Amino acid sequence: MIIESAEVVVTSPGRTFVTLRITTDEGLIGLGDATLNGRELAVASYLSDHVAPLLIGRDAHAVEDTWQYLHRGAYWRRGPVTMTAIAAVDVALWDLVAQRAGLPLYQLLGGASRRGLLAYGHAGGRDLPELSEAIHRRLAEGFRAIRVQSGVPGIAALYGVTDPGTAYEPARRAARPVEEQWDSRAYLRHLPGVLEAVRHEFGPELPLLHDVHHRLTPIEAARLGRSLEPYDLFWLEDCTPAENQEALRLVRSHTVTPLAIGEVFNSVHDYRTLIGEQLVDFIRSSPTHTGGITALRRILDLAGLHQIRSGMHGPTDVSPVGMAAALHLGLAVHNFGIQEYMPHAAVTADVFETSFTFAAGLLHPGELPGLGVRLDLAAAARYPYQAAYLPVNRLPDGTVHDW
Ligand code: CS2
Ligand code: MG
Repeated sequence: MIIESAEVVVTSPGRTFVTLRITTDEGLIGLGDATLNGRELAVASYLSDHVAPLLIGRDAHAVEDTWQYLHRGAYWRRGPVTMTAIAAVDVALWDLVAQRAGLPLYQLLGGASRRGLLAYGHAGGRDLPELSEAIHRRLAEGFRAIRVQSGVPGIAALYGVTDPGTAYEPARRAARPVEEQWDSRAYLRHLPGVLEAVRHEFGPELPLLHDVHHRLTPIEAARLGRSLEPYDLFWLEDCTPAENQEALRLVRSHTVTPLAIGEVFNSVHDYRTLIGEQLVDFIRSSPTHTGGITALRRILDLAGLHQIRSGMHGPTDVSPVGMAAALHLGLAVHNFGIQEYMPHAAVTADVFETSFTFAAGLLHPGELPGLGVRLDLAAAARYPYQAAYLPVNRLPDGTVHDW
């Protein structure tokens, strides 16, 4: 099965997605997600200028060799742009190999280890009544685990909180990033009361998650983790800027609240201390930003040795192709934990036809050969690229802070 063409498709149905579309001599089409929120064109260029020409004439079955060729062969290793580009190739090749075999991809990854993947949905509100309403809405949609984000008095615009009824979408279409605010002291004072109220209203069973989005110092994160222990969180996510792996030693030694980290990681090396010293409980990487299925599988196998489970990133900026890859891998690995699921805008379905399902709180990748996703090129052309940026964060005195 020889690769005849590799084309990069940039389209913005609701938001921007970058997709690698590989065609073989037998006419099969494999898809890989290359979407890096707010930096989409950098990956598109890396792929079309530097990677696509190397793929022509290669055997599409050579998944591992192609991964090593692109990773080691580039000399310059790691980094979100490079690893997202390699991920797109890797996922597209897995898609082709599985289509050629006539099997849904998860069957090639070891087969199903469970009936479906427990998914968590997002609920955010500016205050408690709004938050409670948002949680009720997610439960009515079928979610059986909820991520809870709340407004904080004194902070006007904050991660995870939007106007009632509107879907949360962090990237905004504007010439420059919008600016949000942050105040750690106000947040640390307010959040435990929110989780207490939610736990009280929704009872002990419902898995609740919360995302700090990289904003605290280690000692602040340790204090937060400890103060949330009575409310039995499923996980506390990205409590500190995650690139400092050693910071988690301090957090871990002070709290038994489970920790999840890694949506901005792109390599197994970002996890070595965290996994080796058992400093986290869940791996947030998605195939899209971590070098694909081949690379994430290695990370999850290493994590499994330490009873650390998957908790793959699944925001709207992971495309339907990237979501399908996550679902096939998640269904197959033994140490699956939970899958984030933020459904895409309805208009995205004009371009991407998917076969994954969501029922009774569980996602399933479906039974079509390969990933089970189709890209309609004519429809993609009707949604030309639109630039969007993630927000920038500032402290009350104007200092730029982690967003
Ligand atoms: C987030 C994302 O899903 C999450 O947990 O942290 O919303 C994140 O902000 C975006 O993926 C950034 O592109
Ligand atoms: Mg997050």
